[in-house]
Amino acid sequence: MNSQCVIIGIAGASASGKSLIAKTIFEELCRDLGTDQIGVIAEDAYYKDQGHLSMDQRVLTNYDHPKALDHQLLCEHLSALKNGEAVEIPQYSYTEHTRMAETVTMTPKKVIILEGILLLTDPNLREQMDASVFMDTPLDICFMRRLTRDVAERGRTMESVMQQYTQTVRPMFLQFIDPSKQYADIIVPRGGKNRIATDILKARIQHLLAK
Ligand code: UZR
Ligand code: MG
Repeated sequence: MNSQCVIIGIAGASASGKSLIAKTIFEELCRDLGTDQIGVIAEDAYYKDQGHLSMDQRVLTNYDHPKALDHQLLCEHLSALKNGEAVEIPQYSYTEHTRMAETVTMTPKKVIILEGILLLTDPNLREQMDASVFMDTPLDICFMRRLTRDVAERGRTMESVMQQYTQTVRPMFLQFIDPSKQYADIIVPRGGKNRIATDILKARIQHLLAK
């Protein structure tokens, strides 16, 4: 069975508003389609399992490099969902820097919104998407948001966020994320609260569903 499944990919810098725009589209489409017809998958859930490494080793991982992510598993999950099969989505702990034991079941959906920094760097993932988006939020705004968020929600100190930012986040953005903008169908300026961009994406999803 090849059930209808529209996949929208949203990429962009860390703290550029990917999760926010994904959540807004999710909540607003749920009202029209019903809550079990649309799902959000975060690329972050597919960081590789590091259970075999010590905490000292885990903090040395470059989490902003494509090889830190299990894109193959994500690709397999998207194919399975398109084939009408449920999948077990891994759960990632930012404080433990590894996968948690439990998974969350996702049943097939009419619409899947994928969001993550490195999604558009992978040709196999791009192939799975019906439309792709790049959040083109200025980097200084992303950095301010990241600093506040990671201290409040991801168990970091201000010093560790700043160090990680200069060592990996910024250089990997310039090397991998920013060049992947060329693959986006839509480039969204300013951030996740861009109302017109949100409406355009919703309209495109509705259009794809009506085909
Ligand atoms: P978003 N990240 C961590 O800091 N630790 C981890 O164990 C796993 C990921 C960060 C990652 C990236 N990088 O910038 C960010 N670093 O999570 C992506 N350094 O998440 O797109 O939600 O900001
Ligand atoms: Mg996010």
